[in-house]
Amino acid sequence: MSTATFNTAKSEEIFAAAQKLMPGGVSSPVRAFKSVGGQPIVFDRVEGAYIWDVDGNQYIDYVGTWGPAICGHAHPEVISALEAALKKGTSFGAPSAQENVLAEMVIDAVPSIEMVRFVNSGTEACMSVLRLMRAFTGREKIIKFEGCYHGHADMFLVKAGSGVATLGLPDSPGVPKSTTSSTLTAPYNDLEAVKALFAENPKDIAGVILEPVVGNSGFVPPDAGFLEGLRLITKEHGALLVFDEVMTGFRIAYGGAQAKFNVKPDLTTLGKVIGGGLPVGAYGGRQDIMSMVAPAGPMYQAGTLSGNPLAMTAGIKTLELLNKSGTYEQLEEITKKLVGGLLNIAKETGHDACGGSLGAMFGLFFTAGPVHGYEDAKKSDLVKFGKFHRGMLERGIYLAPSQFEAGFTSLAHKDEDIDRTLAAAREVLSGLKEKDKE
Ligand code: HOZ
Repeated sequence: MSTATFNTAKSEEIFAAAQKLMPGGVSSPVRAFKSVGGQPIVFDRVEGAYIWDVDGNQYIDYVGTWGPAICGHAHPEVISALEAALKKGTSFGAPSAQENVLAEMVIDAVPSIEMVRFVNSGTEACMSVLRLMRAFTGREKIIKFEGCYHGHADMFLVKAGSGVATLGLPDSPGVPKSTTSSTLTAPYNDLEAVKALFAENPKDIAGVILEPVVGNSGFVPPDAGFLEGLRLITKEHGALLVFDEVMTGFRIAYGGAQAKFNVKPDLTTLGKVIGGGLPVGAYGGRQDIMSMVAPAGPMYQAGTLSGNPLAMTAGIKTLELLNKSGTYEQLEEITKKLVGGLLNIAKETGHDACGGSLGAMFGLFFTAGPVHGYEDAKKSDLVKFGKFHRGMLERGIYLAPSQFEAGFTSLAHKDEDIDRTLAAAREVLSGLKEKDKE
């Protein structure tokens, strides 16, 4: 696509109407493009590594519906499995054999998971796991990290990442102080801060929850020893360690970050990839802890559409496609090529930048770095990011419309897609001045 032919008239018309119908014109805040300027592109269809908007523009997609599309959008095998499942109905609200199949696949893949409960979203998985942490330990306080996002439940809206960071809303009105008074926070990658919180609150902390590789402050990997350190500290204090792998699960490795870094939490939350593009979340972990969940135990949690047969079917097919030799090597290679290329181009065109990737997840900041956590991520030149985002969009490259979100690749992204992306980045970055604040 050339910038001269970039026309989004229909997107503009639809979004103008949407703003009168839905708050901000969207169903979820980050997609409103508030932090990058311009306005959202309205999609018409997706396939493989590509999306098409209502004006007929085609984009190479690095959002992948915020994570699920790891096999590429609308994979033919996922679609045909869904077509077959659809003929049997859309919802049972009762047990199905598909739940067993997906549960077994998840248990086999994710080292910490011995039992699993399916829910409908990552938010639901995280709010449920928090109740379970408290039920099991009989303690109320939790530790979360600045810039980590665990969905929009009240208890987690403290120094959260993702849309909250994007819109500069540190906390949200409507969240009672009493709900967040038990949420303690520490900077990501700071073991000393975690030790201090445990020292100040001995025997009160139910557990520590984190994104083992952060995606919601942009892409921020754990420093060497950080995950291992958390494992030791939590054990020492009789507290639980919970990995929120909604983003990283089946994305940076088939067994998630815990397999990649060989650190086993007590509990894990999942979402995105395990639903293959349909709404699914899950939480799971040690059998003794999971046995507390109703009806096996007293901790209540329920859901009409949980374990939905269509969602289970899409998840099963997606995991089947991923669980083949060479898939993660392919994802790792293509993503490294992309990020390595972007960093080289930034350097050659005179821009401070840093970034990295793990599996099929990546990020780029416009700061020399290094970025160890949210405070460092905020040093990125956000004005420049906005201009970069716009320039890429006009050249047919769809990036997450926020500096505080990770990027995602898929099995459908090919070398030529990366080459086209890098050519666009060279053009955009060559046209942007260092410290471009206009
Ligand atoms: N939780 C996703 C971003 N980290 C949701 C964004 C969206 O769908 O707008």
